[in-house]
Amino acid sequence: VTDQAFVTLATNDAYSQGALVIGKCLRRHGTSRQTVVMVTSHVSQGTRAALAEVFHQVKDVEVLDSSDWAHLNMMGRPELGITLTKLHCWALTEYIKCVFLDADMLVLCNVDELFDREELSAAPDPGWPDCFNSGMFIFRPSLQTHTRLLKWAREHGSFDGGDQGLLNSFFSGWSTEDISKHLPFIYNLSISTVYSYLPAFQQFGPKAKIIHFLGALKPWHCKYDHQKGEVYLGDGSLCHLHLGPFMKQWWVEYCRPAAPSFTQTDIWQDLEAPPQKQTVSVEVTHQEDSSLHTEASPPTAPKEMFQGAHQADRPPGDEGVASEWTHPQDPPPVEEGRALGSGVLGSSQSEELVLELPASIGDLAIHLTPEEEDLEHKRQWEEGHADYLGKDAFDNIKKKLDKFLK
Ligand code: UPG
Repeated sequence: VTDQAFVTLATNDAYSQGALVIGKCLRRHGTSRQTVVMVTSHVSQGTRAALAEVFHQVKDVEVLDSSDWAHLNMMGRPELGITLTKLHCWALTEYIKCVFLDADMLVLCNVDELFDREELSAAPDPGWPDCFNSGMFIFRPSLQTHTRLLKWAREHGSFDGGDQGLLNSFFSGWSTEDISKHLPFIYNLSISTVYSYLPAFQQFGPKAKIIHFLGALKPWHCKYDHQKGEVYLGDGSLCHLHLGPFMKQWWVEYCRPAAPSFTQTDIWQDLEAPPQKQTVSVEVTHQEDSSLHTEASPPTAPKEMFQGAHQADRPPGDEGVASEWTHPQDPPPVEEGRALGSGVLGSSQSEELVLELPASIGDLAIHLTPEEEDLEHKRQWEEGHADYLGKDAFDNIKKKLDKFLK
């Protein structure tokens, strides 16, 4: 399909790392759509070359910045004025319909069904569910809409200083007019949900299709020890309990060799052919936080097994070898190539690695140690999510009070 595309945005080399992961994941999961990354002049030549290996189109756009510090500071994210650059996606009129994805997302399976939806479809924002989260939305490129959006930006600004506030005021009917434009949360699952509503995450998390690293901490701010399979925060501490597996999965995708270039006609056929070596020999210069990347990733291509079925889709009793995020509809893995490592893309070394298969996401969430369970319970209680039919039943609370009052 050449007139429909997935679109993402990177205005610097740091966010470009996220964009690379999006492009690689879309490709690995066999999308039949085009892939476009919009970049601005701050993205270095080396990074552009790396992006061009993964995306069908690397499209230059002008920076658009709200410079609305007052509103942006209310969110504690003064850097997000530049997200207005996203509005240029409406100018991609060589496509009829597109799906926009923020660069800080992790695509877990083929999500081409999103193209069945209409403009403007999106998932609710976890912070204010009557607003949609602008990290992922379906839209129809149109110069008329593009002009109207820019005019709206000039005349009304954005209530949060970024694109999300602006788009929510512009498409203000989203919350009430047409339920088919409300996408399931599993298409834009913010990891903050893991903390704010753990039971729902345990229930629905295994069906997640797109993860969103919403907030200031992005995977590329972390360090990845591929031998231990662990992700560390900038200060050297281990990524906490629930965040770790998501960050790790992002790093696994980042280090995974890109799938061979696919023809638009038949990716399946391409992947059945003998694996093709991808060579990306470009240096990525990290303009912003290069210090955070130095030890982060392996200099070689990890060789991984993808025999797993997504837990939710496995027949009962079939335990299989569950690769945490692999979906059954995914095409077979591509086994050879070069890893896109942090700092340097395409090292010349080669070494065979078999990464441990992580447990299913459901298992990760459920298998807490008793101490972790207690902590989690305390946190839930403090947030007002009492388990009135279980641990927090009246009898149990009374027993605790009696013990305390003795
Ligand atoms: N982006 C850049 N360069 C930057 C900052 C952002 O290219 O310096 C792009 C990139 O694609 C990124 C997106 O803009 O993913 C959004 O920025 P991000 O830092 O990921 O924002 P979030 O933490 O996800 O915060 C929310 C929404 C997001 C919206 C933003 C501002 O999820 O969709 O763009 O708020 O309204």
